[in-house]
Amino acid sequence: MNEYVSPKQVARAIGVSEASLKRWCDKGLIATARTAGGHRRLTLAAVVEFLRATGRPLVRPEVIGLPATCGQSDVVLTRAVDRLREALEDGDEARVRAVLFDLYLANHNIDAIGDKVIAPAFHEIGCRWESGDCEVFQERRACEVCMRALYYLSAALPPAPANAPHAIGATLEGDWYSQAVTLAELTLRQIGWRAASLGSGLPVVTLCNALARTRPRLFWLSVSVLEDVDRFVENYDRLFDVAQAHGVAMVVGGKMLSAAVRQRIRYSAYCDTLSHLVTFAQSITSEPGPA
Ligand code: B12
Repeated sequence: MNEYVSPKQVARAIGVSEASLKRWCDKGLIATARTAGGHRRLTLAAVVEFLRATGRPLVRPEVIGLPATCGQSDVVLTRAVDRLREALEDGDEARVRAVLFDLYLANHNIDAIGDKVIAPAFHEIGCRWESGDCEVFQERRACEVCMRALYYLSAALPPAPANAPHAIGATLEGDWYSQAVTLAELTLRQIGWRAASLGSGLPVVTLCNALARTRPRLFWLSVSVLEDVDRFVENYDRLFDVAQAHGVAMVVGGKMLSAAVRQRIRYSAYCDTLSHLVTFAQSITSEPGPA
């Protein structure tokens, strides 16, 4: 995906004249920069923001590097689950990108896309694997394809403002689940945080060092594997102590954090969903209102 696009390309993608497009730029409807020579330069993220805000359909999305079928399909969250699940099982990356991008362009936020489309589609894949209707290779390939599509989508997110709060997150050693930890990063970035996933399967020692060195405002931990609860609690305690010492809010989530496990650990917030993460993150950054 190109980071920058020209007004001419955007005009062709939307199906309007270049003159109209330039007028919108000059009115400030699309955030526009100028080259040293005075030419208008648009970031793809700014164009995507404009499309989300105005609901304008794309006639030729491929001209600005978006999936060719984008803007021509169903954008209802519930119906997108089946489309995504089928595209994931087929390993069809172009279709996966198109489903996710369509939803994003239709003004659905990353948390809703994650909670209401990606997680249910993978849940269904898990059930079909259990019943023998989906091969292990299809499940693994689905994860790879989905991760690539998420990185692709992340290029269209608005850049973090200069004073954005910082967040990092990960999964612990032995836990190789990658979708939720990545979706948490994109969710926070969409609401204006400077968020970076450190990835999956990290030793607790290095996570403690990351906390001490980067001093984020928030740390998120996703837990999808818990083979030894006592060891997890011990490792997690070390992480929490460091977080507390640096004033970092600790947010935990993931299907292995049962009520029994949660009773044994400390945290700032437990989230069932990405939308809970949005609510919590906004609550710690919003100014108190007038009394
Ligand atoms: C993909 C997958 C894998 C992949 C993951 C690869 C990767 N790169 O991510 C791998 C190969 C690791 C894997 C392995 C196994 N898996 Co598996 N796996 C799945 C599957 C199909 C999808 C999981 C997923 O990515 N979902 C998408 C994400 C986005 O959804 P999510 O994790 O639910 O997260 C959502 C919320 O929980 C929340 N959330 C999660 N974490 C956090 C954190 C924060 C901070 C916040 C705010 C929110 C949040 O937000 C997300 C969006 O709503 C599930 C099926 C299912 N029902 O989930 C089975 C599933 C979890 N696996 C299962 C099993 C049995 C296994 C294996 C034991 C299989 C085996 N015999 O080898 C191994 C165990 C591996 C191990 N010990 O590490 C079972 C678990 C059964 C159980 N109750 O224990 C499931 C349910 C499949 C099934 N139907 O049987 N698996």
